[in-house]
Amino acid sequence: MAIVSRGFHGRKRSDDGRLPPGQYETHDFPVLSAGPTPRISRDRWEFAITTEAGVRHAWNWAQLTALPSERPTVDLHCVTKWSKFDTEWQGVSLDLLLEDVESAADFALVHSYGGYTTNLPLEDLLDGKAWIAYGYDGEDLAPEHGGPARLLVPHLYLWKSAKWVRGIQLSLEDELGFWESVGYHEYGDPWREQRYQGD
Ligand SMILES: Nc1nc2c(c(=O)[nH]1)N[C@H]1C(S)=C(S)[C@@H](COP(=O)(O)O)O[C@H]1N2
Ligand SMILES: [Mo]
Repeated sequence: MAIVSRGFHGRKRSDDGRLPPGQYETHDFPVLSAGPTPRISRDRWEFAITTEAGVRHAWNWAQLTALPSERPTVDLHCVTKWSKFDTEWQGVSLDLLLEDVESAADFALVHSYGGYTTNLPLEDLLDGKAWIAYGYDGEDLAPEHGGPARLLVPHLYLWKSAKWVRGIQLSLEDELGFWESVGYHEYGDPWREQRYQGD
């Protein structure tokens, strides 16, 4: 019988299997933006979900922040290979925002102030997997990280977590977003290393 203590004999991994393939852990919070940081004042901010039938469900800042919020602690994985563990957010679950939205859509195209877009299956926004986040690390979400509010969908590569989120268009057909249309993977699962089209 072999007596093996993992700590003594085993692999020296500090991540406990939390690091997807090809990623390294960082303690910084890098800023990655495809353009300038849009500045949206909270009194003109609005977030809207629009169904495939054109029905619009909108929340202004006061309405969004009056909703019950959650405080998820999640690991982030960027396609540029950094991962950051145990990030602490505050935001409203997409389950709650989609509760009264009648739709037969399978897909979502997320739109940001500034024009960025990203696409994902609607089901990836449901079941406690996604938030409209406005707090980070106990503070208001900083503008460079997407404040006033961003989508947070941490089980996919971070380019899906649209900063400065403005709305979500629900649709029966998949439409590619900004990075997806220039060769990034349409789904982007870090555990399957879906970085680029065909991965
Ligand atoms: N609106 C918008 N959202 C965006 C981006 C962007 O350029 N514009 N970049 C994406 C990419 S590629 C990454 S890796 C993350 C980076 O988030 P961070 O700057 O908070 O680290 O935001 C994503 N969301
Ligand atoms: Mo990214």
